[in-house]
Amino acid sequence: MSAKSSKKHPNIVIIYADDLGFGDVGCYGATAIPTPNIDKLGANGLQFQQGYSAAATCTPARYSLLTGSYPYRHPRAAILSGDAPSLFVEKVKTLPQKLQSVGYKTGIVGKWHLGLGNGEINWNGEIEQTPNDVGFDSSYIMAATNDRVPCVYLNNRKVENLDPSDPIFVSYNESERDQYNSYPTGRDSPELLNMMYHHGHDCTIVNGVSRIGYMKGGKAALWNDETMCDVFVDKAKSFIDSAQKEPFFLYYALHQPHVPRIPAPRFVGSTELGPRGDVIVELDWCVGEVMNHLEEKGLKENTIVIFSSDNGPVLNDGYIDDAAEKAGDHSQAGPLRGGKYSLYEAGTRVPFIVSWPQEVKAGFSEAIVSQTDLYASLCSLINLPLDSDEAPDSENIAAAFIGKSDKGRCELITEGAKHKTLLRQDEWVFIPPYKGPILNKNVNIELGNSEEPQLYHIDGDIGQQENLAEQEPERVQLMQSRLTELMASNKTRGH
Ligand code: NG6
Ligand code: CA
Repeated sequence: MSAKSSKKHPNIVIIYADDLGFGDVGCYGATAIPTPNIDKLGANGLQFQQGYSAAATCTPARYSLLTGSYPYRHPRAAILSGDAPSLFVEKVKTLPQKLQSVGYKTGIVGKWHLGLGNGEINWNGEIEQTPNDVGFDSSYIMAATNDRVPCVYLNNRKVENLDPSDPIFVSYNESERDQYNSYPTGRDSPELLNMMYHHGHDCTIVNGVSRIGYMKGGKAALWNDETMCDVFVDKAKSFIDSAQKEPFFLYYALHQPHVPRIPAPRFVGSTELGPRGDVIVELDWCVGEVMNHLEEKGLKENTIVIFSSDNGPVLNDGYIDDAAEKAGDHSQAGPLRGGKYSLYEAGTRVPFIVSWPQEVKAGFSEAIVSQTDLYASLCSLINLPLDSDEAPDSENIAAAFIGKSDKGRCELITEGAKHKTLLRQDEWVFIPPYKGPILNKNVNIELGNSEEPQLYHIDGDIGQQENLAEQEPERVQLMQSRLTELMASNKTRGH
């Protein structure tokens, strides 16, 4: 076979933002935040108008992206602490494992937040149950979020730059607080803070910012928030360099615009929106760096790049950083209702771009697609059949992802916080009655909880203003039973 006829599998790069809203980037309508690199990706790729993450918070969305399972299948797939056990202790097959099996080189750079270890984490030695154990050949990550301890990078199984004479201890246990707060806390020493917390986030101070959880030690290993974008970009590029001979899969999980929003100094003031706008400009720069790198290496044509976000947007997520005060006319959720944590559309409908210059024509798509479907669809694009015990909820909608069809899913389950599920069926959205506050006052987001069922005709009412449940009792009934039926089955793929 000549080199020409042996078609190499495409490289796959997932660039995954953290808390980026449907309206936060230029090609999805933002005017107050310049995002030229994402706009270029959008202009050269396929921009989905109805692309969803699996959940309105991070951990479940990421779990679903990597496993093709609905997150409600895993009881612990909810926002995790920085020392939580790996979600993969319960054996679940992952997309990177699958790609490894056909020769892909796989790497993760950035935010993990899917747990580590088996219950105990050996921060000072070899960490078990890391991304390396679930299909990644190489990994350079933060354990959880940028607002949670430990504030260190993990290079494969080890804390980067750890001085063995200054071991790290991490705890989320209030009763162990005295033992663990060798660093001051925001609660006790607010005068040491560069950015004041608003709710939560009052434990150990690292770099003048108090975080969630307690840590001590590991001083030489602490990350610098201001250089995080550069550190991760460099690691993403070096992964590409090391992997480019094989087909590769890079999961580049950005930390922006999650709190605390601390851009590199060169991005400060690049918008009028304060740190939240500025870190989105920084995020856009990161996307540009990786895209330019692929181009320089001659890899762009045969690389599938998927750009999306793990959940919808939030302004004040626990620090006083003027995000709400300086938002002005910017609508982080675009025309959608709700935001992060919410059962409404803005919780999970996110920017979703697929670029593959060799195969995908630029344009827009109205197909309903979910990150949950990437597992089956990417496998299908490389002719890799699924086993019956994997990716139970991942639909093969490859044709929609590459723009060969307008038809994505007919039915999709997503969830707000805490496995509160809802059903989308064609142009209808049904939210069952749920107990809980209507508004999360701290973050000022409508959560979608209501004693009454909610039914929205999303095609004509994208802002979910008119609850049609009373007018359409039969549809409500049917959608409720269908949701119950789907959730009772151990596999919804092909259902
Ligand atoms: C919440 C945090 C929030 C954020 C979120 C996780 C408080 C009061 N709020 O519990 O700031 O960290 O968890 O975000 O602690 S996510 O995008 O990783 O899901
Ligand atoms: Ca998130």
